[in-house]
Amino acid sequence: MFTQAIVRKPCEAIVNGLTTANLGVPNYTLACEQHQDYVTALRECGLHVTELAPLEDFPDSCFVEDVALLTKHCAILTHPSALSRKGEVAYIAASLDPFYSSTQSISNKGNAEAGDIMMVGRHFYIGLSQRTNLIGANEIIRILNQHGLSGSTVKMKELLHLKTGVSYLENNNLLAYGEMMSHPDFAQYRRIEVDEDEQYAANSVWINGTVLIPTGFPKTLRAVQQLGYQTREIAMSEFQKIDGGLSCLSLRF
Ligand code: CIR
Repeated sequence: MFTQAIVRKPCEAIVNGLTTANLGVPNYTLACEQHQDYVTALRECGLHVTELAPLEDFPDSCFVEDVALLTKHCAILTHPSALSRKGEVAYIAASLDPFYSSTQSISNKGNAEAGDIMMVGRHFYIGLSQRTNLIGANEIIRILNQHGLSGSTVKMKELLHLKTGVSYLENNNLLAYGEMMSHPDFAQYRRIEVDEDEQYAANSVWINGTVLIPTGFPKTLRAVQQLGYQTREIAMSEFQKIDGGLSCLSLRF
């Protein structure tokens, strides 16, 4: 069960967020409304939510998931490879004092963004993407091992982050899109396929029995409901415009 979440409000500079999506420029006001509903949904799932102030110098800083890996046992600061995002780490580090007595970091040689890291119990799958390299992944695995946790790397070709295409919904259920559907590393899970026209919904989030899912993907919604989960839709259009998925907007621990 999760008890805490950390989010960061979108900044006006969100209009300059990194993107490959070709869906237009985010509307700041609508992004704030969608973000507020996201926070409401986290609270509905029983989480205490810490809302950090916007950071105008960092257009993508609302995607807090990428800059730290928080577990029940340790807090690891990552090292984003995207130049415009490197400075976000110091700010998230400063927000962790109330929750962790210490944090650990990876070296400057290692790149990692935690959107590439998926937790399954005490094991952490780490996607080797354009944002996370082998040095970074291995450093994270070494730190996890110090705390009795395990990790493994996942080869990937097509997606921005690992969790862009795969979400663990607990109970052995894995929502998967594209290359993740047939990936040998996930063969032991019951995979629920996300169709190409709904690929954005492959990034959904299980929180304490409820699955948060982006609004507008009816086939995926139905498939998740048929597994017996309670669901909560959240409009994400403005974040989708800058490649941000639902999980990226929070750190949950
Ligand atoms: C970026 O390219 O870094 C942001 N525009 C989107 C980050 C999304 N984060 C994630 O998938 N974990």
